[in-house]
Amino acid sequence: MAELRGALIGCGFFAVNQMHAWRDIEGASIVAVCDRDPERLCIVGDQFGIAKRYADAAELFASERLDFVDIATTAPSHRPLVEMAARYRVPVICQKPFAPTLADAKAMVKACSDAGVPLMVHENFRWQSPIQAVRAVLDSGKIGTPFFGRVSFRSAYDVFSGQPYLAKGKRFIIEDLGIHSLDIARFLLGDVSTITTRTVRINPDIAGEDVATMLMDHKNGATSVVDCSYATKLAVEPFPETLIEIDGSDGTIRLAQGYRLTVTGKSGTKIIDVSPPLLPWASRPWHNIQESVVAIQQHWVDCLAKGTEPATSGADNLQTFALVEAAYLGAQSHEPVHLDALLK
Ligand code: NAD
Ligand code: 89V
Repeated sequence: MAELRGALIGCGFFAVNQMHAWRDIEGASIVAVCDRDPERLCIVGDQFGIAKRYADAAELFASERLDFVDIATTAPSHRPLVEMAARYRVPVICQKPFAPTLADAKAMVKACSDAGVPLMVHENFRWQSPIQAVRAVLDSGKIGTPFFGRVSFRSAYDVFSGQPYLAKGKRFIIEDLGIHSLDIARFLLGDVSTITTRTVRINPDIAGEDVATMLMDHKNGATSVVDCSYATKLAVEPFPETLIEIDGSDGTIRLAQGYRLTVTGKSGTKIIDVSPPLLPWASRPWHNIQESVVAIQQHWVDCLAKGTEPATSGADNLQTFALVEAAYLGAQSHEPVHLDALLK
């Protein structure tokens, strides 16, 4: 099969990881980059040797023959850019958070579906190898039927120096980080019927909440707790590790700090090191996230080749995004929020 021709829109902080990953992936390459900021366009264009550069996405779509576009801008621009891709019939990857609102996200899914254009949300955390390892244990049946889960991300890492916009939004940790944890909970325990949320802001220098605790009823009867914090100072900083506990009818799974996976089943306990590999271009502590970028982008190329729907398609991500919206509603009302009503 001929190599897929892709373009990257948004050459900021995280896009550099996506560009490295595209270089590692067989079957696709980035032929053009776009950013409205000339400095970022120049930095990324030069670093990855991309000669075709556009300041305006409309010009990019009008000028290039593309097999896909990878949108790595922040959320406010996602809807117009995804809808533009749909108009040009170009398959599209969109970074998380999918959109500023659930209404926007639904409209983006509809635009791509009406145009017959594949749409994947770059929801990469479930692609981290330690999380995939947890999923594999569940699939093996070793712990029986899961009835409880905890997905936990607690840290005091300074995310604001790399991503200063995170300090400014009225919504912070659920929209930016909790969205990953909520998606992992769905990935491991299935879709959710009800969510109850409490939030608090500890850091006085930011606008949004930096601590969130969520209790969820999954449709299969399991209960989970998703908790995240950027105000938790620990002896050893765990960023960006997601810690997981799952209790099942026949045993338990614990993914502990240091990528230590403990599985207890009917035949005893096994402890496995599930540390992610350090790719040649990656740097600690981000290597876990960086490896997952390669995995999700490879998945996209495989899906385009086979004509299958990506695991985190736009339609799938509506379920995760609805949890974000529901969490904010519930944090305000202090009432449980039913997902079905939001997803209608
Ligand atoms: P950033 O602000 O550093 O980069 C965004 C870039 O997009 C900027 O250079 C900006 O000029 C450009 N841009 C914005 N609107 C544009 C438009 N309409 N046309 C062309 N260029 C435009 O942001 P970032 O930290 O790289 O984050 C980008 C996205 O990636 C965010 O949605 C963020 O949540 C997400 N992110 C995801 C992960 C992950 O693991 N999945 C990690 C970090 C960030
Ligand atoms: O993955 C993300 O979206 C990042 C970070 C891990 C720093 O929260 O913003």
